[in-house]
Amino acid sequence: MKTLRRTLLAAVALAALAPLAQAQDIKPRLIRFGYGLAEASNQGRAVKVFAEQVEKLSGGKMKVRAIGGAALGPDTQMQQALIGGAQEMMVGSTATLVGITKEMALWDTPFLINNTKEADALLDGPVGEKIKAKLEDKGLVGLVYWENGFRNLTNNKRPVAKLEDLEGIKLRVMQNNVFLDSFKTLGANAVPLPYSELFTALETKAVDGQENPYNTILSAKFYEVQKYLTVTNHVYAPWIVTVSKKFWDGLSKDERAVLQKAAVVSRDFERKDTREEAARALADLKAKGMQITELSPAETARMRDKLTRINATVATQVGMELWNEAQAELAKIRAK
Ligand code: TF8
Repeated sequence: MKTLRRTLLAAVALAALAPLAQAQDIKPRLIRFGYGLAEASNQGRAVKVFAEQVEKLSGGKMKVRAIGGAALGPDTQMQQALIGGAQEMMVGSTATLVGITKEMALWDTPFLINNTKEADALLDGPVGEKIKAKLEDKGLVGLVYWENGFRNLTNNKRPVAKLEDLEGIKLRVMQNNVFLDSFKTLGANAVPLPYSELFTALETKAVDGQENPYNTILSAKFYEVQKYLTVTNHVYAPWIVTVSKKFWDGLSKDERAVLQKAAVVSRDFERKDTREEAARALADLKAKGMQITELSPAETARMRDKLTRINATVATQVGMELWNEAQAELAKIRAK
């Protein structure tokens, strides 16, 4: 009897201890998460989802302070803050990371990706993972890719219906040599500028045009300062969610798992939300007064042809092995 009681007591004590044994190794943490777009944008909405997930998965111990509108500086400045450990997280264009990790230039290849099925499979597959992993030597940890989207051209000079219409248009591009080269090749007067300076540059007519996905043209209100939109879909641009490696290295396994899980949830939300918005956005932009030009298939083909020489530039930059791997992977995805 006595032994049974003792065993029972021991079992009760063990049961009481069990949650403790399972308790996650999570400390109070504050994560400053910077991004460039407005709070009311696909980027802002997804950062909010990430923040909520982190809070939920960590039992309220880990807090994300979302700081949008490039209040912490343009992408390149935030990247440096992450590397130095002065900021914990950010989301931004892969295109602005090429100065740190040259392999990111793969995503800048014009017309590399034709649709979102290809995008998801390539980015989340071995090629995307390999490129993401390259960040670690540089002081960054890449968690997931989000969708920025297919980029389209806007300007204030004239409707662009054929290649020649681009001639002399002063076009803002991202701070990225592949984008710069691509639009110079197409005949535009391409100028690199950080995103945070773009609206003012358009408003003051320092530049005539820019290129971004419909979502951004809408959320950033570029329609207020741009009359013409041409549906070019010239490149699929990803965003990437990154963490300061200095911060990451100080986290427990459980804390890292929280960030990883929250990142995947935010990615799935973001892609769905972005695609739904993009599907409506062209009609919205038309309603806001933009004049839309659809490129004829023949003109799209001319543009593609002209840009094929950029492929060689990208292949050299990312290395022939990675370039071939990406092509093989895409062929596999397309055959499915
Ligand atoms: C651009 C990009 C931007 C993003 C954003 C700031 O044109 O598409 O919208 O980098 O994260 O600069």
